[in-house]
Amino acid sequence: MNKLVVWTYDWVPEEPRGFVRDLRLTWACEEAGLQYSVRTVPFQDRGDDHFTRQPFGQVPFLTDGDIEIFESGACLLHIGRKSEKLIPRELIEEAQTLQWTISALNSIEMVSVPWWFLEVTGAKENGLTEWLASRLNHMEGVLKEREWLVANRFTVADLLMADVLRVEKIRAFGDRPATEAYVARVTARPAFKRAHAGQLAHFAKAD
Ligand SMILES: N[C@@H](CCC(=O)N[C@@H](CS)C(=O)NCC(=O)O)C(=O)O
Repeated sequence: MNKLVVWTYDWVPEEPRGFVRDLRLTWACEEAGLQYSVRTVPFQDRGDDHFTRQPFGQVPFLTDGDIEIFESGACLLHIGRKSEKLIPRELIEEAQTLQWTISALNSIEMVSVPWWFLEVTGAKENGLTEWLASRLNHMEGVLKEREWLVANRFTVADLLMADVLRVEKIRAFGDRPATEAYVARVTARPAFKRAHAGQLAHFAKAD
């Protein structure tokens, strides 16, 4: 039996397929060549058992033997510790990987998700537009200067940053060629393609 279990919903509507955050975890396992299995909790009726393991009734969460972890970022750092392919062992590079991983969540996704939500719910005015543009413009400046965020090679920080930036509305918001090339480069990786196809197949099977 695989020790690493990535938990996701048994089914979701069409729209989020390919973007449900369990993909971050399966992608990391694919990159690192770690064995994992995917198990599910109900999307419709979220039970006590689910809230015990993810206090907000969301996915993903991860189990690794007796260890149970929620928050995709925390799960990624846990998986990342198992493979140098995801988190470099050299101290400065390791620190920079953690820094950019948190930055993807706390400087970009922290703005991009509420902005996206206002867009898709048809808010008359999206008061977060300037804030998001500023964050994305700064990222564009960073990505103009380098191919990868850390250590001149792919790390878990790229996995997370690209996953945050690949959301279609965000890709379509403004013209940022270095960011677009970065997202294309990271999502062209075979491990992403396997994880993405795996998620689509998982939810299609439940229809
Ligand atoms: N901060 C959480 C966010 C998790 C999250 O937004 N999960 C979505 C799926 S990608 C979800 O479960 N949505 C259903 C809901 O919020 O009820 C993480 O990164 O794990």
